[in-house]
Amino acid sequence: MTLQSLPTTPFAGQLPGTSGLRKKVTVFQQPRYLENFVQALFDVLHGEYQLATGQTLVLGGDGRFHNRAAVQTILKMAAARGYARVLLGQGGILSTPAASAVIRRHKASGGIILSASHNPGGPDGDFGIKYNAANGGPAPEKLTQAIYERTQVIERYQISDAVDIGIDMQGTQQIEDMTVEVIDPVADHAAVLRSLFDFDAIRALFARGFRLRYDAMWAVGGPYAKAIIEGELGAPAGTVVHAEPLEDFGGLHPDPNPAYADDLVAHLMAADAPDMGAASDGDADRNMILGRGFLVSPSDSLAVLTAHATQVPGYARGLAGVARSMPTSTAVDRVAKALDIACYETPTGWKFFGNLLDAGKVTLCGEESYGTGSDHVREKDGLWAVLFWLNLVAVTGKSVEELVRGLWRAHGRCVYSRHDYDGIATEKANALMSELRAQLPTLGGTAVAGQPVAWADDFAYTDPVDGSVSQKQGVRVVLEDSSRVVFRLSGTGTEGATLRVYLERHEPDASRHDVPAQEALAPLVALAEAVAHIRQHTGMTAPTVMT
Ligand code: VG1
Ligand code: CO
Repeated sequence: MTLQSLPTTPFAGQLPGTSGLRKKVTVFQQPRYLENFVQALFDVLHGEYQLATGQTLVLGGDGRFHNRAAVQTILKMAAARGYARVLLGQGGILSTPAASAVIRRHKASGGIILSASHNPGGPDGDFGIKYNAANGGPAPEKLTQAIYERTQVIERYQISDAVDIGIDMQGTQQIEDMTVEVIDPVADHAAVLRSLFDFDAIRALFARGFRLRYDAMWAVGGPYAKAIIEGELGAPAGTVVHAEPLEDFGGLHPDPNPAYADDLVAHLMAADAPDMGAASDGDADRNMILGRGFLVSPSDSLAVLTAHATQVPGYARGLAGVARSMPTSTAVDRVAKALDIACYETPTGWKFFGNLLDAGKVTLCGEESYGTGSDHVREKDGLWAVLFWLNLVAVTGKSVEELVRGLWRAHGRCVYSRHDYDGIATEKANALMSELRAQLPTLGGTAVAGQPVAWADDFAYTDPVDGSVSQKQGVRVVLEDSSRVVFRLSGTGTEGATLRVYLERHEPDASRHDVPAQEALAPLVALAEAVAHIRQHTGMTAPTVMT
């Protein structure tokens, strides 16, 4: 075994997006592509971030195609970089929330997570890599920007020429002077979850015959859900379906929303539907919750968890505050106001919650994109959300639907939908956004599609903890009645651009709470078209996906 220093040249475009660097597998398979990014990360950590050698690194991924090859490369580079120890999930597997839990519980200096999350996998699918810091959370923008800059000037990388190690058996091995500990991917995360929820109450719920269908979407959530929901909580075998993590997610799109988890939705709409449905995404940080014949909007989910948090042991002391991403509905704001706790509005992406959680300003946070979590880790956590709902159902005796309807009764319903336009040519998407931005100074006070606009802006965020500023985080058009339409471009795709249009309207009138969301939001859809000219720019007459 010897350490080698090898020449390389930069690749264009190694800029992490909303959640890490995501590209086609074929891009990552190019010689030196992964190596350059990892070396740039190590250079920045040990350079301007002054990370000493001899540290512990956590490593694992969602098990998608190329995961195993990437693990071997990163291990050999970590050995060359002078890490003392790597904690590697068995089989190269760690869900995103589990990686966060491992980093925190073992006081690692950080972790590398291999995932493209909800993006499809397989040889023609996507791959991704991201770095989480010692707090267990995604690298902040300052760090990802520094890594990107380093990738643009990189000239050499360091790697051990050791042979590949076995990653499928727990135990300890050596690469150069570095120890690789292959660990149980579930144990740390399970310990954290056990400390938060009333497992006895949930066990009793299942013992009474409560039926859950948890769809792991052939992704990494399966082993975690099986171990905890079936193993520890006594749900019958077969409660967790599509539980085996497949390298290509069975050719499906591991994104838990009504469009891609249509099989689960069909089960919950059927005559013999179970009491509750749930699903998680590729890396198991997202969650979708359904009641019998009833879909829960992610924004409502965050609001319900906030409203009832003190009924769950881990949050019995009350919440310091809550946070939501800007496009997420204001349902949680209304609950926070009633509870007299602070509610923060951040840009899209979990990395913006990190400082608020670390500073103890918030306890729960969430996004409209089926992401919810708390200060127990520094990532959103799919299984955590499912256990939270189970705990609430168990102790309140209310169904999922009754809990959501209770929210609507108390605070009105924030009718909500997101319309995605996928695969737009990048120039066209940029032109649409520039035209929108050009209108911002004059939109307020006018009427668009017959609706009075109160104000419009491009969301900018100043982090209340470190003062860092993030500009251009989404165009907001807000009406006199506080309804709003938000426009932004996705930062997680790998093909062209995706336009996301977020629509929200508050409905206080309980007699109108059952109007279907798309119908109630039709005037806002007309406004979005009138102001952004989506058809003209994209040639598309309807969204690709509505959630
Ligand atoms: C999307 C979601 C965002 C989420 C991000 C990562 O980003 O909108 O809310 O944090 O995915 O989720 P974007 O830039 O495509 O809108 V995950 O589960 O892919 O790590
Ligand atoms: Co995810």
